Amino acid sequence: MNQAPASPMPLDCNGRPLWLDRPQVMGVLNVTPDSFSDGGRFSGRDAALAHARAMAEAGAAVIDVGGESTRPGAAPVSEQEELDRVLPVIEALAAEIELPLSIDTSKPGVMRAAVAAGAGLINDVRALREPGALQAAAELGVPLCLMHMQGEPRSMQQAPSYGDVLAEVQAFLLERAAACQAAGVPREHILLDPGFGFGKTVEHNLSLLKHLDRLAAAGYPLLVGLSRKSLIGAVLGLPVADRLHPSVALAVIAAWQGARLIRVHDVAATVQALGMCAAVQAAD
Ligand code: 7PM
Repeated sequence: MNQAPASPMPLDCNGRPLWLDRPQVMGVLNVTPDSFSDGGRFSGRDAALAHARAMAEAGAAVIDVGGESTRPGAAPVSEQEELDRVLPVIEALAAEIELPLSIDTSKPGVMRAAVAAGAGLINDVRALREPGALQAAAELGVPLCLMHMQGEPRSMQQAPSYGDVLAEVQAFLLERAAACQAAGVPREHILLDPGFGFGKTVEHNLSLLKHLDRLAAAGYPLLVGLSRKSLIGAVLGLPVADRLHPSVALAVIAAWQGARLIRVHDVAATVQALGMCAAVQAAD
């Protein structure tokens, strides 16, 4: 399944087109307090905007704005805190750049406010399982990414366990996709994500990536996030700061296996690598 199936129309992300006819890059914009600490020369907001601008110039197709840390062991964040972090950034970016913006949240109130401020895609690591999230997302009418996670961020890496990891991830994602469609979400608005690192051992992650083509065969566009993740540390023994090259390799493998949107920190390098990947995929 290295050949991308036909995708004649872009996704409509709140009026902004997102083409998925070839593998594209989603740039990560974390607006948690630990990100963009630069000793106070810029405000967090200005630094976030500068970073988003740079990712857009480097060829990102969409910017994913997140105000909740889903890092393993992270503490929950209140709705007001999340709104205070993401809304000013989404408003400013929506006015300044043409790209679609994604909101990385599980909270229905944040989804509503973010889409009102210009966000055009909902990226929910809890796959709309929080109370009210499915209804809010269906009403908002924007495309959705449903991600698989075993457990909760606080505890998910303690003892991940599966019989058949691919079958279980796929069954979960297809159940959530069916629930969305039952709530009125059009099938074309649904993206699926196996959730690399979210309640998975290194072996689970490697097996999911090796067999990602089987998940792609379900027919929904796949989004994947592998950038700088701990499986690289486990396989190569590299700290987070030294994971660029293996992250690009994983992005290429995912794209070759059929993924359409690759969520990364290092946009320029990944865009170049995926450009070569797309050229090979498009060849006779
Ligand atoms: C620590 C560990 C900090 C992991 C941040 C993370 C995904 C996502 C994240 C993903 C989708 C990161 C992750 N990962 N959303 N949000 N898919 N859809 O590496 O894989 O950014 S947070």
